[in-house]
Amino acid sequence: MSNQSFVSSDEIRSRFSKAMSDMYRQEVPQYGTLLDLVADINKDVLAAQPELKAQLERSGEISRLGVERHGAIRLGTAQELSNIRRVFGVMGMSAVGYYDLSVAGVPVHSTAFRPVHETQLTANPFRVFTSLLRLELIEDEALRARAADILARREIFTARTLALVAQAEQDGGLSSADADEFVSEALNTFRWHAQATVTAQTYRDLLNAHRLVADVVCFHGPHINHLTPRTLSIDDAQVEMPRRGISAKDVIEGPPRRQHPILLRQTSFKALEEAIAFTDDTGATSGTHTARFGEIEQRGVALTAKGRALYDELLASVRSIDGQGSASASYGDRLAQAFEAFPDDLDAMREQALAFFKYSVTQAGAAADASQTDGLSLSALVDAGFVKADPIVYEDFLPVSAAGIFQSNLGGTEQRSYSANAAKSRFEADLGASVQDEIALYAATQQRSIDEVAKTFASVATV
Ligand code: OOG
Ligand code: NI
Repeated sequence: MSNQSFVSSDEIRSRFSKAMSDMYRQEVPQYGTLLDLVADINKDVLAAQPELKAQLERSGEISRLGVERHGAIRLGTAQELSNIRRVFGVMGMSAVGYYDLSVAGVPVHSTAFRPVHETQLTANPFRVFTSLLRLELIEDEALRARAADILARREIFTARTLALVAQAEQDGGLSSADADEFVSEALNTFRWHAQATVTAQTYRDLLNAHRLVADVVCFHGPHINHLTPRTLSIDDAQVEMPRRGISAKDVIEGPPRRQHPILLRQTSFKALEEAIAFTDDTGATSGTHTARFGEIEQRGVALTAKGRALYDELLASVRSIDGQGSASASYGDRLAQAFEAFPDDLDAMREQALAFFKYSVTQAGAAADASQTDGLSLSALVDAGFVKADPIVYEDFLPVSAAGIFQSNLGGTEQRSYSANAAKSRFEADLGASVQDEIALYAATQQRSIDEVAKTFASVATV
């Protein structure tokens, strides 16, 4: 079969993301409300901030904004994780980053499947935060064995999904018709199942070990638990949610409000309490389960290792004060105060190498004659207006924020703690691949833009 007959992995990802969004909108009507709300806010922000609009146009982000989503799933076994890697691989998504959530009392570790190259990201940045249950963190040995046994008996992929994955891997792609079939088959893995696979008693036992264990183990598959649109103003979204009948969580996770957003800020509404049936149901023992919720995010500039270290240090200084993290009453004020130490100015962030930027030659730069630009460094060219530096958007997640999202959405109020122990190499062995380093990906994107500028201004290549 020749390559000409294949659709691109970008196209498959776009079709899948849309199908997932349509399914979740049907399943969780509040998600539709969030989409409408975000679309309205984004329209207003773009109208009110022409400078931001121009920047999003230069970076190509304007075209992806309306379809931009991330979702999350929680898997039970190594085999499920390695197969999901293959499924997402067909859509041009790779595992990026390692997140240890055990530090936050959630017995999982995670990665984000996402496209990695800027051209793929512009086409459609669809990402899925994917967690793997760490049964070894559950103390009760008998319960652990029971959970492992239940998980070993389920198959979360349809046979046709796996056959199409194998075909795509072998042939190097899928035809348009096969891609459509792949999308509709793969979607089944992410569906909600109101019918649990266990008895009411087993559900309760697992719930008592940790609510997340029950969520992962008791169902046919890893239902998508939220799908998140991207807003240009999370503060406006936070105010607008209750106006549209949605109760938002109390605080926005992540950095404080700034003139120039960094990393990621998120808010969510609490998980729905949904009716489920157990295998021993007679009608009288029907239960409920809380797993699925809604979330909105605002994305800012990606930070360098240096910028990220400063972010982590400032955030930790605020969260550790009373041990309550973002639940504390004065949290917002203290956060804003601590972050005064993080420059809120794009030039300063660039000059201090705190953030990543995409460089491009301006009209003035293209028109300039050599005598004006000869020997100028990259930053001198930026200062002179011959080169533009636009922030590179952060495409990943934040473990502390993710933990806050997990906590507020599992239902229940109990806090657990596990002796913190990251197990990245174990995760990679289960995944069947290594996870990519997100900082290296941003650095590569920045460098490609500098290489492009160097075609016009050779002097930047030596920086
Ligand atoms: C994942 C929570 C993490 C985010 O946006 O940080 C996440 C989960 O609850 O399974 O989606
Ligand atoms: Ni999320």
